[in-house]
Order: sequence, then structure tokens, then C-alpha cells
Amino acid sequence: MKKSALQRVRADYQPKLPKDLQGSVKVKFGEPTQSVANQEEVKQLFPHTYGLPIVEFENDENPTRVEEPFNVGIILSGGQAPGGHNVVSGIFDGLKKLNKENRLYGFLMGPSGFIDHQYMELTAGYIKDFRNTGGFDIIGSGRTKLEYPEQFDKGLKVLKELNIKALVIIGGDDSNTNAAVLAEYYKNIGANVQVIGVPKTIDGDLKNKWIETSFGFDTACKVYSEVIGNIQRDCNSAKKYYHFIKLMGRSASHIALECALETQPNICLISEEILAKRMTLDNIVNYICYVIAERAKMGWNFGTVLIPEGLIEFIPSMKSLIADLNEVLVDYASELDGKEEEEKLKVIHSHLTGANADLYKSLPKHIALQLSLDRDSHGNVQVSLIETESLLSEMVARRLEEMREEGQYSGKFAAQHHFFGYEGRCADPTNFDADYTYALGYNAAMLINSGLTGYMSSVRNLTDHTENWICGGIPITMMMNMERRNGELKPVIQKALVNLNGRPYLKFASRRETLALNTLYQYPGPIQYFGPAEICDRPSMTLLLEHGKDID
Ligand code: FBP
Repeated sequence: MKKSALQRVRADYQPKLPKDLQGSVKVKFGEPTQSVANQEEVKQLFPHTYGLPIVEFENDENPTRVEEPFNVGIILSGGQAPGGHNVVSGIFDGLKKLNKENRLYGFLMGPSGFIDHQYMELTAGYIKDFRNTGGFDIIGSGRTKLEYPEQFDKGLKVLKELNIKALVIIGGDDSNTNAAVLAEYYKNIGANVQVIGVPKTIDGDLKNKWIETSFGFDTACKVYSEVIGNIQRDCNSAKKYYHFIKLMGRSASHIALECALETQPNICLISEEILAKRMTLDNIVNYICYVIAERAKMGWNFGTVLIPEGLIEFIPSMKSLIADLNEVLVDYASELDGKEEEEKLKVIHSHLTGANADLYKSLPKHIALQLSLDRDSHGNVQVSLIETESLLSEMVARRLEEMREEGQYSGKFAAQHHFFGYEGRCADPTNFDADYTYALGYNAAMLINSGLTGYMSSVRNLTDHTENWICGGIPITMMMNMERRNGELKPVIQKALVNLNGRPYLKFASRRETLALNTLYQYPGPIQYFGPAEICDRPSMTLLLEHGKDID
């Protein structure tokens, strides 16, 4: 594979390892744990892996154990996130440090490779080319949901064939939920296979006290912020467009919020706030129009609006419609199968009732269709396919014309639309993500060596120097609660949405009015891999604020 000049130099970057992982490690066990909610239900479903203690690693100055060789398998699951290749390198290096005879196998194209026995051995020579690069192309990823005992049994066959002692699942909240279910299943049948999870997702919604951030969030937000900054420069130069920019992130608005802190746009919508204030689509449109009209009074007919991709699901009336649609799409799947667009809309409409039926009918056809697309394998609406940015700008244009007639607006309005998601998911990881992922992987190898199962690799204290990061494992069941999925109550890892009492949101909210009625854009520029630490190693503003630090 021919590498770019940057990749060639970047390949030599040696991720910094926390000092607790630098030599031999020993395990410190904490108190037994509980799930975040629905303790009784979760406990019943996970009799073997519920209540396990949190573990922390520390340096073992007098190691006595001779480590027996063992084999490990890995799966990359779900959407790509920068740093995945360094998780693999970290696991590999951790395993080799324990015993040179240890082997690492990668299952190809996500969980389906595990079920269908598609794999490859990951050797030093093969991994070398992927160190510090973005993407998941080292073994590929996929969204097959690992949920049925038949899949677990099929997978177990290949694990036994390859003499694999532990499986590492690198994924988001849903994939890690599956990791917990698999760990419990293997423990229950005495399969003698450990399962460890690694917190991945650009969305930033897999976090809690022990998982301070999921990997990839930092890099993806920096890529989006660079491009938003570039658009803002263009916007402030031509002074003729409103840019409606939708940002990936699925349900949570963490990405939009982080990018707003980085780039200071005129408007950033926060889905969680919209839900809390029970705002309607009209309320949102009116707010955008208010800002546009106020700016027009100052002669500014330009601006930027950041929109989290999951927004639509948080508008209470839409949320209720989507919940109803989720049931209709499952209950009437065979009736809908193979129907043309118009017919499909009619059938769905006929099964909706009351306000939901009215709202469905009132939506532009392309939006109604996008809302009615198949759910992903975890039962989620595929929000990345819903063009909220054009829905909002169309409604804003209409409302501005009404305001013009009412004498409340006399500006010019022209919109540009953007959607940033895939652009950031495979970027070369920032130093932060390169170090964090390498540590997560290395740490996962240590969890395996400690005989643990049903744990997520946890590296904390992330705004301190890498040296001082705290490493260990958190029982996955601890992060779980019961939620309705595909019409059934299921144990799942609780998603972390934007906390409206948290410092990142409060910081943004305190600046919001000023940003709307002025032009205070920031242009963060591209990710820097070489240079002073304050530029190259700075974690996300979200993380800094959450850790009580200040941002400019
Ligand atoms: P994960 O939750 O698997 O990490 O994926 C995140 C994400 O990038 C979301 O932000 C986005 O909605 C979704 O993936 C898009 O999925 P796909 O890659 O299947 O189009």
C-alpha cells in the first residue's frame, strides 16, 4: 500500500502509554457494582456477570507470574471511528508483551465474520501499516447484531478451532450491550471464553463516570470543526448565505455541541434542550427566523446553523410519531413489503392514529419516506438519512416570507445545505485519540490476562498527562438499564445524552445570544500532528469542561 508523506512520518508516532501499563501490571479489585437502573431485572438477566467489581491496574514491581500463551479474537463493530487501528495495535502489543507466543485473530467485516468464520491472523508485519491511521479497513466492520444463541454457538465453534481464550468487541453502546450478553452466555454454558468491550463511537454517547469519552469523538469533532470554520470564513467573506449544517451523532447532540464550542456559529440546536423545553417544529423555526431577522436589521444576511442529526427524534410530536412508526413498521412488515413509495405512505398512514397520523400527512413526502425507512439492526431510526437541514431551511424560508408580509423582516435569505458525518469517521486519529485507543487496546489485553469477562476497557483521568491516565475495567452490566427496543423491553447500556446541567452545555448557552447577534466565528484549522502540545494534544472542549477545566 503506497502511503502519503504524512502517513509515512506519522507511522513512526509512538503512542504514549499510561505509566500503570508500562511494566507488569497487577489488579486492584473495588467494591461490587450495581446497574444504573432496573437493578432487579438486569441482575436476573445476567446472573453470572452482574455485580462484579470495578478493577484498576497498577504497576507490579515484583512480578512473579510466568504468563502462559493464549489467543485472542477481535471484532470491529458498527460505524467507523478514528483510532480503531490503534486499539488493534494496542491489543497486539499488550499480548506480545505478556508472551511472544500469544496470537491475535481479526474477524472480518464485523460480527458477521465471527458468525460465518471469516477471519485472519493479525501479524506484526500486517499491523505495521495501519498504526496511527484512521479507518477500520484493517479487518473491516459491520452492523450485524449479535443477539441469538445460535449465533453465539456458531461463533464459539471458530473460537474453539482457533483456541481463542477471549473475544474483544470494539463497538458503541449497542455492540457493547451485545458483548455483555455474549459474556453472560459463554459463562453460563461454561464455554471458557472471556468477552471484553472497548468503547467506540464518534457520537460521544457511550460515556459515564468511568468511560470518560468514547474513542473517535475527539478526531471527528476536530475534522468537522475545521470544515465548519472554513465554511464560516466563506460565509463571512461572501455574506450572502445561511449555511444549514447537519452533524452526525445519532440521538445525542454531543458532536454539534462540541463543534459549537470550537467554532462559535450563530445558531446550534441542541436536541436534548428541545425535548426538555417541549419545543415544536414551529418553535424551532421561529427561533431561527428571529435570529435571521435580527441579523438582517444589522445588514447581515448570512450565518451558520448547526443541527444535530438526531434532532427530529427529540421534537416531542415527532418523537411520538417515530415511536408509533417503529411499531407499525414491525407489525405490518409483510403488508409493506415490496410496496411502491406512494402506496407505502398510504398503508403506514392508515395504521397511524390521531395527531401522529395528521403530522405524518403534513410532512414533505421525502421526509415522511425517510422516516419510514427500515430501522438499523438495533431498531434505531437511521437519522443520518433524514434531511433535517433541508426540512428546516424550507420551513424557515416559508416563515420568513410570512414575516416579510407582516412587515417583520426585510432581508434576503439564501440557504446552503451540508451534512458532515462520513468525512470525519475515518480521519487519522488526533494524538489524543491515537494515545487513548492504544491505551484502551493494551489495557484490554491486561483485562484478558487477568481472567475477566463482561468488562469494558476503561482509561480515565483523560485531561491529565497520558502518563497519569488511570487504567482498568468496568463491568458492562453496571452501565445497563431496561429500554423498549423493537417493541420489547431489553437490557441495554444507557445512552449518555447531553446533560443540560453540565458545563459544556451551560458554557454554550451562556454565549448563545451573543453568538447569534454578532459574528464571532472561530476557525480552528486542521488537526495538527506535529508541534507544541497545547495544539497537538488538546482534548475536546467537552472533556476539558466536564473535568472542570476552562476553555477560552
Ligand atoms: P456507531 O454508533 O456504530 O459508532 O455509528 C455512529 C454513526 O456514525 C452515527 O453517527 C450515524 O448516525 C451512523 O453511524 C451512520 O450509520 P452508517 O454508517 O450505517 O451509515
